[in-house]
Amino acid sequence: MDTPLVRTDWTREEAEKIYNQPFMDLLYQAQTVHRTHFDPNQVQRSKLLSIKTGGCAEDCAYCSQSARNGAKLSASKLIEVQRVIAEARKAKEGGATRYCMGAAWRSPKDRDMAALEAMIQGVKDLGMETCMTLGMLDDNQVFRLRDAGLDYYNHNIDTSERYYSEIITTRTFADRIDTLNRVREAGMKVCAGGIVGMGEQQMDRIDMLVSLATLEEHPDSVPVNMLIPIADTPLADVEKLDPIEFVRTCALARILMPKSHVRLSAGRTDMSDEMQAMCIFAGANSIFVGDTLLTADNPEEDKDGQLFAKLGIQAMVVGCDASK
Ligand code: SAM
Ligand code: DTB
Ligand code: SF4
Repeated sequence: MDTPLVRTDWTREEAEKIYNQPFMDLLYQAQTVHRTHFDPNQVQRSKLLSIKTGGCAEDCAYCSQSARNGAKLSASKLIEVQRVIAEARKAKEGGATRYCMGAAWRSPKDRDMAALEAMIQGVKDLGMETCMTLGMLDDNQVFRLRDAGLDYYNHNIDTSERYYSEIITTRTFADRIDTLNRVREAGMKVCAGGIVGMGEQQMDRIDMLVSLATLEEHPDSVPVNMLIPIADTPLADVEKLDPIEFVRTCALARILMPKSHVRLSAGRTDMSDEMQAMCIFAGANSIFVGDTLLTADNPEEDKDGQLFAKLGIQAMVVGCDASK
């Protein structure tokens, strides 16, 4: 029997073998899989906006926005709907096709739902794809966001199940999977990935990707974030991950989830052009654009423009209505 192109029965042993093969063989395999499903010279662009910053009740060890971390970020309220729409318009003019709105919440409050719905509708009216990342959702919240027209929900599993409690104690890995299942069952597209470079073992990076690749359906988007070390958080001084390990992680994501958009997400400011080119060769085909992520820096548009021009990379236009 032929091996199916998209599998959800990957084992850790198979993934480990793929990850640890000679680097050139790994890149060749990843690029071959990539070319089966995507134009290798196209990269999708998303733009992030923090719609509610800081003061978060969760204790994620990497995050500038946790009220429990020592990081001195002041908490803000949910921002005005009109401001979100104005920022989204600018992002569209800058070439982004998806607008991702993030809130520093454990979960949204019901009193915020009407404003969130208005943001989704306003951004969709610009002809952009919409994404939100708001923490854990109950069924009613999932249905309300879906009915407002939300295209994607981002909810990262962040690391392996084994390492999870070293990074976050205020919720469990299983809580994350519950929300991901709710979002998928409601018919929204799933964006789920994680962070590497948090002091985890190689096995944790592999297990994290196997967990994503053995969900009932693969996430449509898989963000691979390199930890941005934030001063005064527990991970501020963690040892830097070898860049080759990061490229191997992108390649494994591409091979295990061949049709998903693998996003080279946080941490690009500290990556050389060569490293980013290698990640793209390994199958990463999406980035965040704009000089800020949620609270941290991202390369400026000029810098990304120059890199893409040098590499001959074009913007991927998916699901975005340029006529609006
Ligand atoms: N509060 C919501 C949640 O946790 O799902 C949404 C916002 S949260 C900031 C979104 C994601 O950003 C996290 O799941 C994590 O993967 C990523 N992230 C946060 N801080 C980061 C950092 N310092 N470096 C890399 N990625 C980070
Ligand atoms: C994702 O995986 N990475 C984005 C987005 N999804 C929400 C967030 C990165 C945040 C980086 C740290 C900051 O800006 O505070
Ligand atoms: Fe809160 Fe999300 Fe940051 Fe965790 S990652 S502290 S849930 S904003």
